[in-house]
Amino acid sequence: MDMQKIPAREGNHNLKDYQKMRESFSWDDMKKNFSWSETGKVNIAYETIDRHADNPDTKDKVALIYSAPDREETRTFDELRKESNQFANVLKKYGVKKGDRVFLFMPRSPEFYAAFFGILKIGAIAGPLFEAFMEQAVRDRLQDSQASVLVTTPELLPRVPQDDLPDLQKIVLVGENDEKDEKYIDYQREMEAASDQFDIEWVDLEDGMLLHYTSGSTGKPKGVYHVHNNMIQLYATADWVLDLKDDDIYWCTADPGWVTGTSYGIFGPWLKGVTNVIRGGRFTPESWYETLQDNKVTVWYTAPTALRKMVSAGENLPEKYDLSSLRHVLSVGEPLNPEVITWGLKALNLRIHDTWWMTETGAMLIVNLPSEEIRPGSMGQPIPGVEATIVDNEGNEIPPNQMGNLAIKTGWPSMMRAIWNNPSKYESYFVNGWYVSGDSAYRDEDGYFWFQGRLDDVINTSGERVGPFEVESKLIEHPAVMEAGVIGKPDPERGEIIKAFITLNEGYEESPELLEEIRQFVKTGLSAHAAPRELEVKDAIPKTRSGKIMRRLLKSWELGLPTGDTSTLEE
Ligand code: 6R9
Repeated sequence: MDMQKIPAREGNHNLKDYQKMRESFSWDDMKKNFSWSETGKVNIAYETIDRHADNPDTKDKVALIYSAPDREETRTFDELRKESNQFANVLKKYGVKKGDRVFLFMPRSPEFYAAFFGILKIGAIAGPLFEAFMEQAVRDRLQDSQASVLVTTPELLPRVPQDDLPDLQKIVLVGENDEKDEKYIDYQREMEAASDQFDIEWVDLEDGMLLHYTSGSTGKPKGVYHVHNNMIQLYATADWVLDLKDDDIYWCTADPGWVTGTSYGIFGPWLKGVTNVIRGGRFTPESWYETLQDNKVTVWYTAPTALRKMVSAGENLPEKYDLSSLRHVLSVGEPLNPEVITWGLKALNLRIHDTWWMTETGAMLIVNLPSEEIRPGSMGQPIPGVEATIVDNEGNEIPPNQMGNLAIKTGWPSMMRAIWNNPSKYESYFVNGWYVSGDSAYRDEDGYFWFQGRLDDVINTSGERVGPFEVESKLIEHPAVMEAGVIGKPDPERGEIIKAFITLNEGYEESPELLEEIRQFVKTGLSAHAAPRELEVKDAIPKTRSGKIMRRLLKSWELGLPTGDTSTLEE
């Protein structure tokens, strides 16, 4: 077999003729898949859950299979409808209205999904926060969004700031607690008292539904704002790319604190009405295989970092499990190494389909379809209805096989509609009618796109986006640290690891204990995944004359590369 090109396999794929579909496709054609095309009543929560609960054929179908080390439960579409109605009633009782921001800071659990859809049903905007965040990360996001309600657990409550959050009116606690203050709402008690009937707040397709905070190279994390209209593309990609069919058992490994965990951990599968496996707790290669086997998973959406761990765990491991149900595997978040694709062909006897998109894009844009040839190392081709290209710094298209900035013609349905409270940041994404991604890539003559790297300083560690500024800001809060510069350093398993360069304040001596203390300071103050794995003390941090940290220079030093243009370097 030609390893450069892996042919599509025979199969009953939802999208059979990609080329033909691309030529004749219009997004308007997708609208017939939604009840609002007939009723005029719009809410993504209705399309995702209630529509299947209203249908006698799917009402009692298992929507959610939840498994965590200490808990195994299921929910039917009808049960999810009722529980989310109850939660919407709880929010209503406490005065939550359309457009309000309600944040979730809790591990994956059946209660998370009830709360999530309750928020959408009342027309409010959901803000899921990654459960590993520490106080500073939680504070930044709640402050910026001016969230009025937070749903969390007693275990995570100590990481919720008690001050500086004037807008935060109520905290819903999911789990046993003895909080007496009227600021706290007990989830269990309120849910028991709440009706399971609720009149959904019908919204406009352009009304907000979701805020995902994500890191850029400068400034604090920014709130990427998505609207209900996103459902059009989420449905389309769940159909074409995830290739979901009625009796599929689907599993997405991503946490809903990240966009993959909402777009394709929640909306994609349930818009298509399939059974969705949600796995809580920590992962090991063994527990991944067990989850696939025990739930008879048919379609699996995961990340290179997970796949690379499975590769390292050895080729014999998958033989111990019955993975015969698995028919379709996809990957997102980082470059998918060709070696991993080769491993997949051997160990799973399946092709692994890379997909490219971003928090800002809301849904998949460049993908490998089951009905198309795969070129290992390439992210694939744009989905029907999407135009992608490579542009130079001025936003002009450049020819095939030349590296530049990956750009998408504006107007795809799932595009973010704003950066919360930051219109100028939003504007900065667009040049000449193109959304400019900040990823460097090239396109070959056949229209396959090949990822090369980030053009800014954003770090991608184990598939999670980390902004160096956020880590630097935390580092310099430590009394010993004067200045800090943070970079991503290539790592075979994690893609990149975080490396921090610091200078010390007077009176502090470098020691392994001090460095470990500083590391722990970031880990417990910000989040574990943002804590530098490597910390190096320097006499000075290189900066431009205007005071910007020259991370590129730090990286060149670290990797022993030529330092390029240093004309803006401060004396
Ligand atoms: C969905 C998601 C976005 C950034 C993106 C790029 C990287 C995503 C990729 C990929 C290579 C792929 N990325 N998919 N790099 N190949 N298939 O991951 O969103 O967390 O916002 O990250 O991730 O650099 O710009 P997000």
